[in-house]
Amino acid sequence: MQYADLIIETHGRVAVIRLNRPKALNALNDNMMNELGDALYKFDADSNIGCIILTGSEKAFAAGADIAAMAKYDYTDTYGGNYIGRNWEHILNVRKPVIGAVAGYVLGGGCELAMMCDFLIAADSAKFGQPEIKVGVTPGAGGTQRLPRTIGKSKAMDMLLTTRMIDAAEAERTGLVSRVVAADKLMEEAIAVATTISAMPLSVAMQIKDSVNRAFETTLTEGVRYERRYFHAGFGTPAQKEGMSAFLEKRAPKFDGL
Ligand code: CO8
Repeated sequence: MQYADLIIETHGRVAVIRLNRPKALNALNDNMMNELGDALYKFDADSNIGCIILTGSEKAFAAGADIAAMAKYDYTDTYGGNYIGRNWEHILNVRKPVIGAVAGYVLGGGCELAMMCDFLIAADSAKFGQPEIKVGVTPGAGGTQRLPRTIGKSKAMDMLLTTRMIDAAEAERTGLVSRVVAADKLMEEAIAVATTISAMPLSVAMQIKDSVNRAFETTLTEGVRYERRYFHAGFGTPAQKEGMSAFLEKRAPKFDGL
């Protein structure tokens, strides 16, 4: 896959998508978001891939949506013309696990994109913020919705209203990221974690992702009912037979992408 604003690699069953507009600190523009959707859908459909990593550079995962591109827009362009819109949410349609591996600036639309990943591994250099108010707009891709659900209302309001950035340690304390590692170990750690996930049965990983995401959209009772359907449906599948046989035979399970 060749893209203008992305670099693509694979490591065994792990795909790495790297945002690549270094001169603009990976500011997210229309072309990059279209390319990102294309790459995500291709890896989602590729049976050789079990987990996807989305990353940026050492200096910036992404410093937000591209202000130079947006500055000239009016309402007709954004809503009517469909810029800065639906192509931001392709990542939500991906069924395989997506890990965000973030370093440096994770700001505005960059923080919103990061929050659409399944979980985040952060370099100790990472700084998270929602500074949209300073460029005269409200967040548009979940900053006012996913951030308070993740880190709580008080800290989210503080970040959204003052533009205060939080560092990786504070992000880990609040649950925004799952692990913090030294900046020079970020990709090594992310690929190791993604390799662990891609050795698990893919069908079950996809069910877990779907069920966890369901938890944010429904009541507890309905969510547990949803989970239970997947649990029951898992019996009789090759993954369940292999996983439980391996346990009883005291050997490591071998799922091979089941
Ligand atoms: N857009 C465009 N270009 C950018 C952006 C950006 N968001 N951020 C940085 N750049 C560019 C700079 O213009 C500069 O370019 P040049 O060298 O040509 O002048 C280059 O990147 C390097 O930036 P700086 O010189 O500013 O680097 P510093 O290290 O001094 O500062 C900062 C780094 C603090 C990250 C600073 O660049 C900054 O404040 N950037 C803007 C951050 C921001 O406001 N982000 C939010 C943007 S709004 C948004 O994201 C809305 C999302 C809505 C999504 C809705 C979807 C439906």
